Amino acid sequence: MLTIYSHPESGNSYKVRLLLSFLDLPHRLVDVDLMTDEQHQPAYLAINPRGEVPAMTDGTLTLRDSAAILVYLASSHGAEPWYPQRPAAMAEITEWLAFAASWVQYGVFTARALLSFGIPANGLPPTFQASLDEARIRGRRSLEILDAHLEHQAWLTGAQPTIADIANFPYVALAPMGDISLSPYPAVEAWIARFKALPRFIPIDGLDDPGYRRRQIASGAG
Ligand SMILES: N[C@@H](CCC(=O)N[C@@H](CS)C(=O)NCC(=O)O)C(=O)O
Repeated sequence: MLTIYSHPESGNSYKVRLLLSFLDLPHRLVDVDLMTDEQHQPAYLAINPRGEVPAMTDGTLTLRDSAAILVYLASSHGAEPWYPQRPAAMAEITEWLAFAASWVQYGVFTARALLSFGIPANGLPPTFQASLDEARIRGRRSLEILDAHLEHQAWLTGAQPTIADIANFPYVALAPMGDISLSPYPAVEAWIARFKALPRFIPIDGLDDPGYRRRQIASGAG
């Protein structure tokens, strides 16, 4: 049985849950509680020594990265339109998977993690304000890059949405949770609206109410 290890507020897990929904794939979802550090307990480290979600097992195969899981699921379940198996298309998609894992992860992802979850993410030193400033600069720069790219095309690699769009959507759409406004980036906002209108789209907390976590933290419930 295809098993996905995930956390409901993890955008990287959400990428996988989005593709599973778009493909309507049966699977077992196992919640790993990031809030109680379950990702660093021996039982989960045996599945993913990196101590991160998402991870996936399918028979004897284990994958520990959202991009790898997107590639595997899309290739083994129909490929078109999510992962067209043509060299140029696959390379362009890889370019945007790398963008999601670098510019987006260390920009808008990190600003959200620091501001809405109060955690220094992915091994950053606990120099909170300096980390937040750096993440915001990188976040805004990546939104400028995306905005210029999306000004003349509907989706990141052309006329159809692919796993490139799935990999970039969550943290870009959740940027306001890190206090990064999307309003200076109209092409990005239009892309987000198109993405949300896709058949079988599923939401994540914070898309429509970016302040929900900060209110929980302020009330002592976070
Ligand atoms: N490159 C990984 C990054 C995964 C990642 O950053 N996961 C976060 C949640 S979104 C996590 O599990 N963090 C737990 C921790 O750092 O302790 C991927 O794309 O799957």
